[in-house]
Amino acid sequence: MNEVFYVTTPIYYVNSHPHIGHAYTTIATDVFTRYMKLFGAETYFLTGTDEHGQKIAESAANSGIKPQEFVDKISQEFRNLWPHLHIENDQFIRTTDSKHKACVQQILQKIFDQGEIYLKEYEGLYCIGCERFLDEAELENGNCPDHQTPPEFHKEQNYFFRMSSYQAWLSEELMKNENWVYPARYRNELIQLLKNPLQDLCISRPKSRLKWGIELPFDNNFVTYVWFDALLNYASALEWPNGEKFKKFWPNVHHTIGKDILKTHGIYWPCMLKAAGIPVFKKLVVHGHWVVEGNKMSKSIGNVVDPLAMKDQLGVDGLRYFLMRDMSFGEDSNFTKELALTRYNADLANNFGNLMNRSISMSRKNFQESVPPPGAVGNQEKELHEYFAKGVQKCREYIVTFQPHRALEHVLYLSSKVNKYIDTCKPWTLTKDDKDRDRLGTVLYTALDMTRIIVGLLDPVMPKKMYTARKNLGLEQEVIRFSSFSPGLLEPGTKLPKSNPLFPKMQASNVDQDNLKNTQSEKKSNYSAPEKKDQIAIHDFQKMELKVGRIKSCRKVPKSSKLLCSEVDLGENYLRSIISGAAEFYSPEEMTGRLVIVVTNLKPVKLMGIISEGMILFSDDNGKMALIEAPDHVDPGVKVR
Ligand code: ME8
Repeated sequence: MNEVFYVTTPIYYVNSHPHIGHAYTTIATDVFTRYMKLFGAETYFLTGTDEHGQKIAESAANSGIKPQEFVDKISQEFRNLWPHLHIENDQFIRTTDSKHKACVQQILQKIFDQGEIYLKEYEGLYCIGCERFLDEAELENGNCPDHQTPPEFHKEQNYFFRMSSYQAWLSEELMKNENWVYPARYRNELIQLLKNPLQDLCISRPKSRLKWGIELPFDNNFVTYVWFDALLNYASALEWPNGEKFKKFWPNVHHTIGKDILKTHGIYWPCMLKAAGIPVFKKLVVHGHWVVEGNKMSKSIGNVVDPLAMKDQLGVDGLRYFLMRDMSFGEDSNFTKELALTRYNADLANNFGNLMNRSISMSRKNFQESVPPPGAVGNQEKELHEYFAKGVQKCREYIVTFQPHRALEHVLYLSSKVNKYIDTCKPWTLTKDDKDRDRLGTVLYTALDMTRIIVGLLDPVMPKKMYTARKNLGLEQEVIRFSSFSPGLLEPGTKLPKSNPLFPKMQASNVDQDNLKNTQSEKKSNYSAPEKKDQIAIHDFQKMELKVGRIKSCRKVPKSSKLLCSEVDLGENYLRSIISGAAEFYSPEEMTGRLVIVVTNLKPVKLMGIISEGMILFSDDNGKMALIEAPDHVDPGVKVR
């Protein structure tokens, strides 16, 4: 693949905190990006926040703070969250950015100058939750179907965009381009919607009613309708019309969205693009909704799932895997902790984890802690190789057609195949007699080599665990290449270091017990320097690995007044979570961005249910803690001597 891939998430409203639905879309987009990179594409991944409109202005007023201060705070929450979920976006856009505002005004002026925006008196029913006027036909018992609240009646002068004149064009595009919207059922929904006459779109709000928005460039008594403002982020982020990024990435733009915003993206957005003379997006990728124990997530029911709490329970990779594997992309799916644990144990602990553990431990034991020589390849191996050759291509096909659940189902099927191969070949019966040694080598080599391919295929979904997996296979330094996902490329004699189970089995009751244990260990933990210690020899000191790390994000650990959890870049392929007892001395914002010194080879410990993988060094400063910082020009990952 020699192409570019530009992918976006919706920009999220800042009137509520991030939840598991936001995390799902953003993780899915991250996973698509990582796979496309693996397949050789040059990628660009955009996310951000949607910060104007009546809903946000009201939330700010209810909190008693100015809108700008309010949006700054919640936008930062989204921005801080993503590194904790190992999301590597290239850009984070805010609709309050001045460049974005200027772009919206430029496009409005262009469409206005073309005569496609006009002023008229309008009356209609407005849903603040949806931030749009609703048609009578959309109402359910007089309420908005999505928010179950009655819309407000508004009669006012407003500017309208002649969207109706694009109806015929849009219908035709949808009919002729089968792959424009995925999955197909959402394309059908749009085709159905277009069977009714398309109304012109009200694109302004009078300032007498709403001030929090982008002023219309041709009438300063109005601000821009929030959806007209928000959708343009996808182009403004790349610096439409002349930005280098715009020229490079726009031709292959993909929007990942939830089904709730199909109409705005599938109808308003293409009409806006057509009017502005911007090529229409390449593909709209639509997923369903997570419901919780069968109910829609809602603040009033109190069932909104916090992604960080789930991450703390399942680990970041367990969470990413569950979300990608359990939701059939496009359909709704049920979220429960039990389902997540069942999935983790079945797929990761019992199937793939077990394959890794046993193939590594048998090889270590019988072949001097190394990858065995492959020996002669028989029919069983040939059959497995063929399965893998087809399987790897199948996974790729599933990903490029936006079916991550199917890709993962297939990878785990490959893992079962190798487990079955081991069960059939029974390598444990081949260890006694020297004449079986070649065969033993072949079986274990094949198992390890296939495991290597599976690790590569799982890497975009679980980058941190797969980094450890590669380390366990002695492949830490190897660059992962899709072209190396074919059999026979594992180097015989590669050292297999001693390793712990990659996915230890979890029990529901254990999770809570651990939390309890960790509360106690938090009480015992003491971050101040020891009073006096015996002297140590230099080689004892050298056992300790110290590295420079950049804190990418930081948050308070729930239910703890002392602990902070930082996501630290140590020049590895993933971020480490590190707990420190500095919450009384530093806010998460103060920690973020600092270049610090980290002890990197401490055994991981669990504190308040979170696994901490190192220690950030502080000095004592008259009873307070003061961060020890590295010089500005040093890169993360550099050793401290
Ligand atoms: O609509 N399950 O922002 P928003 C899965 N600002 N995904 C979910 C979900 C759920 N239960 N709930 C929300 C907006 N999402 C606008 C977008 S874009 C130009 C403007 C995800 O904060 C899903 O991606 O309400 C959905 O489309 C999005 O969050 C809505 O986020």
